Amino acid sequence: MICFTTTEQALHAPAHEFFRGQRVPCFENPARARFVEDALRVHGHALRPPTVDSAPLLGEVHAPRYLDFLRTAWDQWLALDAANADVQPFPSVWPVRTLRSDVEPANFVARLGLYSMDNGSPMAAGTWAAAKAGADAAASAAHALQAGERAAFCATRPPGHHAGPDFMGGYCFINNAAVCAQALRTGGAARVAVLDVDYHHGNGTQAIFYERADVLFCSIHGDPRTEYPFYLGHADETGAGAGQGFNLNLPLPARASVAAWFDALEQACARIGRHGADALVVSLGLDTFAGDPISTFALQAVDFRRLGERLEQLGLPTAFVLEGGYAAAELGQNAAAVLAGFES
Ligand code: SP5
Ligand code: ZN
Repeated sequence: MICFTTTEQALHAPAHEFFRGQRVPCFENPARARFVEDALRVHGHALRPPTVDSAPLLGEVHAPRYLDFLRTAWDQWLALDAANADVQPFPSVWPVRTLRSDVEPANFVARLGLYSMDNGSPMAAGTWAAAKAGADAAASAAHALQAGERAAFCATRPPGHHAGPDFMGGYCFINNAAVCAQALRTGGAARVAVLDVDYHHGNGTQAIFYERADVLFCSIHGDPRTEYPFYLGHADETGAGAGQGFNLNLPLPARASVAAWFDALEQACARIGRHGADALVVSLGLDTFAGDPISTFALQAVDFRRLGERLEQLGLPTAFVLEGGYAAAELGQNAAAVLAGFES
């Protein structure tokens, strides 16, 4: 399978995130991509850099002022104090209910809060370069499908599915799956389906397409009553306006069985079949793995292979975009298992 990788991913290397008031090492780190790249090579997949500039697409899925902030955030941070080069910025204040988000504050940390959903998305000097290269890969995958490839895989980081129209969150900055879906639409696909199998609900992707009927969003994830991102991902979120009926959430209780997970996958596949999609984008989070350190589902490598086999049966040109998955050493074999199932 065509696999896109980026050297820029390594430039996004913040040191710490917060967990229960403590700084802990980042779960989402460059080693993840290295393990995936190594496994892809071992399995004989060709790795290549992105071929398409996603710049014209970014404004189709994200707000211009958010993109401007993201592109310049590190320089703004350094402008506050040159010593900030060794410090991670974190938001400390957010425009929740009754507060205004239409006026962009002059204060940097206030802007960081405006454009964040959590304090769990640390930035570093190379965050924009890494995220932009990942988006380029997503656009390149769409281009490859349009050139006649059956499938492509973006083995990139940071992930994207928590990033909404104008905010970062959950280790995500640019919504790569949304960029890919939009690129497919722009390139001529009338209908696109996005299937999100990350452990966490893809709140950003849902939000971006919530009022659109041309891009169906289906997600299987831990119930937001107990699992991140907590504030979206319930079953009663079915779309709005023209997009009514084009959003399908399949939340499962924490510690749900593998059998329950594949039952949900069948429901998602049935809905995707009815959509009459011309192409499929898979938000491939591998944090459903039994050994994942921050999640509670129980999939094993053999189950990831079965996932790939089932997705192939949909018969659609398919772009896989890497999302979460924090058992880094096993991430490569699990990603390779999905591709092996798809190509078997
Ligand atoms: C892309 C993606 O998978 N983002 C996930 C973001 C999750 N952020 C919250 C992390 C909370 C870590 N909880 C650790 C629990 C250890 N028992
Ligand atoms: Zn996740």
